[in-house]
Amino acid sequence: MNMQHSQRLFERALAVIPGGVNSPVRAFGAVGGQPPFIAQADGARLRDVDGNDYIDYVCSWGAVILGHAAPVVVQAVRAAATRGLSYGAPTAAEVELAETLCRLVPGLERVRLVNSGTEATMSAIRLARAATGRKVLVKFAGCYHGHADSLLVNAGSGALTFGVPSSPGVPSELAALTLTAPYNDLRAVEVLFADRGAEIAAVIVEPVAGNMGCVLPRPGFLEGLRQLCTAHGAVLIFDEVMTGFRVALGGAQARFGVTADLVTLGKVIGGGLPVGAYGGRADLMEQMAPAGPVYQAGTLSGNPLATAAGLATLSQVQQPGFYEQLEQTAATLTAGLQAAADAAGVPFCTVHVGGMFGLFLRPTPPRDLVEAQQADVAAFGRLFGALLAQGVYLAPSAFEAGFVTAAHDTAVIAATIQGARDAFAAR
Ligand code: KE4
Repeated sequence: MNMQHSQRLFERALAVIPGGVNSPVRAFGAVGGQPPFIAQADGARLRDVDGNDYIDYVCSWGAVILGHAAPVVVQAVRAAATRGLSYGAPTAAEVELAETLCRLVPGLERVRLVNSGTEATMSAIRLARAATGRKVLVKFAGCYHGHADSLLVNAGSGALTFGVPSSPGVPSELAALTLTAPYNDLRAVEVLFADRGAEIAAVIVEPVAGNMGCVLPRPGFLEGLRQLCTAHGAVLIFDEVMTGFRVALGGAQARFGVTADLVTLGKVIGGGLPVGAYGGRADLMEQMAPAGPVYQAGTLSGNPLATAAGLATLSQVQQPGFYEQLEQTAATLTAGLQAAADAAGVPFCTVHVGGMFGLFLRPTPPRDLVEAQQADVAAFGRLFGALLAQGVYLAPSAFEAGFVTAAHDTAVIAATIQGARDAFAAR
């Protein structure tokens, strides 16, 4: 595979950008080799600067759900751009996007648009601390909620991938206010509440964990967190930056029937442009400036291009059968990958929910970070490289989820499965 232009670009990038990338996991540090630099994308496929084509299962880390360069989204962004790129003043599109989110996301009585998932979770935590007058936050080992200081404690995703789940630069005084428990371990959370319940402002959880691979909530886990937070006056925050509009139209709240006090969103709601959001109970959200005293702001929050892309995307996902088809695509893909691994005698398992999935080089799906880390990470790196050579582009880390879009049709899935058969055979 000719990669000379990517290699040259990576050399240039390394001279001016730390690690040559603007987000660590993109650097392929966990899987070896150098990243292809992408020139364009269409539907389910990426094309790099050397003309190599790949079937994409990163999909901008879940932000792309219709397929790359979906005409309805491109046209909406183009039209918005001709009217100016950003005003820093209220627009109708922000109201329409907020109304759409409040209509489709359970429990969303008020919502604030921001520019990233990190901003969303950072703001939700500030609000929870202000509303309760408490300081302590509970999160789960292996869950990733963006790179705000309080959340870079036992974090997943790239932090886990590169072995810095608790980042330098986060003051120990602040990190001490973040307690962690194993994902799916309700008993551990009960103990934290028994010991420090009067101090706990919020519990933040990925209702499907997508940053240590893809780990499903065990029956009763989310319901138990709901009960504990209600009993102790703590704010339950569902971080649905990844699961929102990915696992169901109403996200994980709708899929699992548990309503949080605050929900964070991102990725899909921006259709590939920078949008995050946080929202939930009106009595909480009305404490945010300028309605209330808790401050949060953003120059480009709700900007016309991002809201245009988000509205165009959400108009399509509401089509009848959209999520049924997406789930069927993920099911067909993961079943085919499992069959390819079984045929090669490779210890391997898959998980899928809605339009996201996980792959693990271990025989059974993990229930928490410890079990996820028992997967054969080196074998994943080899499989990643073999699949890339077959033109299949997975997330370059054993601790990430994969994503499908409406553009991943039967031919794309069949080609992927064939590539996997060849990759497993070539290992
Ligand atoms: P951003 O700040 O990256 O928009 O969102 C942070 C975030 C918050 N919550 C969840 C559940 C998330 O998955 C994320 C970001 N996801 C990663 C992928 N695992 C982004 C990819 C990257 O960091 O490059």
